[in-house]
Amino acid sequence: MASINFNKADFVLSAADKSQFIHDSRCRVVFAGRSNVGKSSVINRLLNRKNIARVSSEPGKTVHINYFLVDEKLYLIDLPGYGYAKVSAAEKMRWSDLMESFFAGEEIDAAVLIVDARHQPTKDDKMMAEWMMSAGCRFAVVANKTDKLKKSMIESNVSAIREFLEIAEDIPLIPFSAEMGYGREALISFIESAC
Ligand SMILES: Nc1nc2c(ncn2[C@@H]2O[C@H](COP(=O)(O)OP(=O)(O)OP(=O)(O)O)[C@@H](O)[C@H]2O)c(=O)[nH]1
Ligand SMILES: [Mg+2]
Repeated sequence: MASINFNKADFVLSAADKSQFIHDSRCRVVFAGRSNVGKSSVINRLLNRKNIARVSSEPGKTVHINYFLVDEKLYLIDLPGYGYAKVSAAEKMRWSDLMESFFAGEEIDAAVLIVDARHQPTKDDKMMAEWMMSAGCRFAVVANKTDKLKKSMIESNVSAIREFLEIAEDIPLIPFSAEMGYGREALISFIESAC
C-alpha cells in the first residue's frame, strides 16, 4: 500500500477477549514483545502522538489487545507484553488464552517483534520470533532503546540479536529509539510494503 498517513490515527478499542476482536478487510500489523520493552512507545512514535497507546513505567500494565486505526486503512495492534516475573499465574494464563485465541483465529498481514537493543533477547522472545516466522505473514524485528547504547555498540548488538533469534538476512531488523524517533522511517517502509 503506498503512502499511509500515520498522522491520522484513532484508538478503536481494547479487547479483553475474542468476542471483541475486529474482523474486516483492513490490513493488520501486530506488535509484540516483552513487558516494558516499549511496544506502546513505538506505536506512539509511529503515530507522532504522545500517549495514544498508554505508556507506563510499571511493566505488565497492558493486559488487553489494543487496536489503532491508521488513515482508515490499517490497524496497528498492540499485544499485551510477556515475561514480567511479578505477574500472577492467573494473569499469565489469561495472557496465553488471549494470545492463543488471537493467533489461532486472526488473519495478520505483518508482525513486528520488539526487543531491547541493549540485551540478548530472552527465550520468550525467541519463541515469539519462531511463532511469527511460521505465521506466514511479513515479519520484522525492532531493536528499541538504542538511545541507551553507545553508537559504536549498536551494530554489534543488532548482529548478536539477529544471530540469537536465528532470523534470515532478508528479514528487516530495525535499530530504533521510540524516545528519539530513530528508525521510524524504516519501520514505516516495512509496514507500507506489507499492507
Ligand atoms: N530510553 C528509552 N526509553 C524508552 C524507549 N521506549 C520506551 N521507553 C520507556 O520504557 C518504558 C516502557 O514503555 P512502554 O511503551 O509502556 O512499554 P510496553 O512494552 O508497551 O509495556 P507493557 O504495555 O507494560 O507491556 C517507559 O518508561 C518508556 O518511557 C526508548 O526508545 N528509549
Ligand atoms: Mg504497552
